Amino acid sequence: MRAPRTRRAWPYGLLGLAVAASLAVVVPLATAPAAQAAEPVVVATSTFEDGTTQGWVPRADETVAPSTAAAHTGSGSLLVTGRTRSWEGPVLDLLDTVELGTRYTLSVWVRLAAGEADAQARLSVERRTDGTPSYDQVVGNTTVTAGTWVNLQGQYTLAQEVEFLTVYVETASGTPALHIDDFALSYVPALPIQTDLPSVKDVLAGEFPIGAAVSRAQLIGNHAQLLSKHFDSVTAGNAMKWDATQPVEGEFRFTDADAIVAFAEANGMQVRGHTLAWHNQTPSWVFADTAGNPLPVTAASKELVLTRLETHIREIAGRYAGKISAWDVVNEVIDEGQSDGIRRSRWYELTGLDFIRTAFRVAREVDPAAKLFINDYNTNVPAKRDHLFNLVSQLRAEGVPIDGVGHQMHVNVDWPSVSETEAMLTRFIPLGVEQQITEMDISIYTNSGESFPTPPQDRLLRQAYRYRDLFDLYRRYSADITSVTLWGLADDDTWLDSFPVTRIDAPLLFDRQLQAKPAYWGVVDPSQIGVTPTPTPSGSPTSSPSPTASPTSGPTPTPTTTPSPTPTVNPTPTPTPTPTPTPTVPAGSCRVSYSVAGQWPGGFQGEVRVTNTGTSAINGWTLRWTFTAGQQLTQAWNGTGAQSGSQVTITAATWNANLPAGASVSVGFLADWTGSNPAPTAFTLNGSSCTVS
Ligand code: 9MR
Repeated sequence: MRAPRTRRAWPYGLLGLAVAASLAVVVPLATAPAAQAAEPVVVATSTFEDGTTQGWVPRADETVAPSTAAAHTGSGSLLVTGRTRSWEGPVLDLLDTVELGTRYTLSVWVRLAAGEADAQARLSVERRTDGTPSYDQVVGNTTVTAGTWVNLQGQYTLAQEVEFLTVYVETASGTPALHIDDFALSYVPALPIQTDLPSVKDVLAGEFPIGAAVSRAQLIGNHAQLLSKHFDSVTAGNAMKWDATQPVEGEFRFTDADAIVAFAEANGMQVRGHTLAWHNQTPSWVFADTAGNPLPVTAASKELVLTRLETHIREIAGRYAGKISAWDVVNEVIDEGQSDGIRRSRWYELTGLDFIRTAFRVAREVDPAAKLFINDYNTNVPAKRDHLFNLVSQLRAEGVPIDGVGHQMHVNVDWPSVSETEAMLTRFIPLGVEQQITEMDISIYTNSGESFPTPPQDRLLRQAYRYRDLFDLYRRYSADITSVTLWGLADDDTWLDSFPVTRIDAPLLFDRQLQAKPAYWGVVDPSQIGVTPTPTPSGSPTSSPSPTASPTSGPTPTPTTTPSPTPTVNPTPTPTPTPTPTPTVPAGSCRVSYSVAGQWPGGFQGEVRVTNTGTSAINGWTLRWTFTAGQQLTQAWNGTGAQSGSQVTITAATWNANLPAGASVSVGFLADWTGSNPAPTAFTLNGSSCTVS
């Protein structure tokens, strides 16, 4: 489906390329991960400056109305009152606006009406196909308050034809009145894929199949072309997991998984099945009684969950029998923090190791052609590796049909060393099992305090050498390694953009516009690293890592060892600009936009974007503002942060000290807050006032 985009008369029009740049200034899209190599095209905005609701309507019987009681920019917003259920909220029809397969950024600012207690808001999409509704979360629960505007921003790709498509703001619970403002829907136009490059799968032919984890949305358009050109194996990133295939007991959904298997068959690709038993993305009903209460640890509970496991595996592995090259039968069952090395998941608590035995037995029975794998992350970490070795040895000795060990290989530009990775592979050779690299990606970050607005060129080069060295290793062990899969197709869709913190990562072989990166050359022809131009823009030559850990962390996986130095990379030195003494900034020649990227009880992450609106370069800058409600800066990146009393000072890093006329720089920070968290209203750059947008 290519839905027409020109029918609806938006109050602010359907905006094409010509006006995209100016609107992107009003709505700070530069914070969106998508904005790396090209200007975003803004498809729709709602600023509520004209005293209308600009197409927004209630979801049910609540009231939406224009308001001037609060505004994120200008003087108007949209106020929603009279909500009686948490899912009620302002809704906008996107059916004629959104195209299949395009990755959009959706951004909206939310603030609770005066006097409302803090709540959790989220941004969601409702779509319907053949009358069946589905609800997709674009931005998960985010704390919103009456004191400040909070930005909900996320990505969304429509992957199947629909007859109904809307976006809406709701709350997790409660029914507070709320304002929204400055909604924007945008996308970065995809470039045609490069067809004159060697295919990765051809370069690796004879060594092992090369795969990518994908969603259904990546089976469309340029993504599909990139996938079929370079890869001869595919893994469903989420579509075969329990929450996707049996969200409710006895209700199986295979639409997305079927589409991935059909694409693979049509393109002569293998399919890795992922995954049959895992502690994540497993619905709570699996471990609950019919009333929804958690099952007690009893023999009856054990029998019940093993029956549920068997039923699940018979359905899904049976459905695709003969079409799957390998199943990740169980995922992430090792916890090296336990003396016996076994993760205390609900599976384990209720069944001991029997869930593993049952899963392998049933999978073998229903799909005898599939190789059966036990899959885990951080298998290079000696303690974890050895626990995995012991478990596989024990179970194989019992006759459990484990054919192979999957090493996820979620690694970074510094960690782990090639020698540690080699020790990971050699450890399992005596067992006579197959080994596969199942989820590889190489984060450009080495700790959770770092954040770059665009991937720095030196990191991309370090990453390319890491890909070179690790693929060299894999090739040396190609007799033992039967498949290598990357956890994603291109940098426009990677789980690492939101793990362990929200930031722009670039862990794969192709960039956000699907063009080959130095990392691609690291795999295909290392002599071309840094030689063959790629469209990836130059980034900053150095980073300013923050010393402390980030406020949030996800479930999996985190390196558990201290990252080692980088003996295997050949970083190409990049010249570091020399800062000059801080110059005077003419009054009015800077503009600042301040946003809260995320907020949680007691803390928040902010971003300040500074634009040099003057006619000459600013070479060296210091940005200052005042926190008016007792907020306290705790760390900053892309600049050095300090706070004295209520005044915050951010001094440029070496690499972003030079701000040419018209250029912008973004600084990120973490801060504490209590009570309320109002945005600062005044900023100075080298002592001169900036306009605030
Ligand atoms: O890529 C997956 C991401 O979209 C999901 O949000 C996440 C949630 O559990 O799972 C990701 O995939 C994981 C994989 O299934 C198992 N190993 C770790 C992967 C990254 O978290």
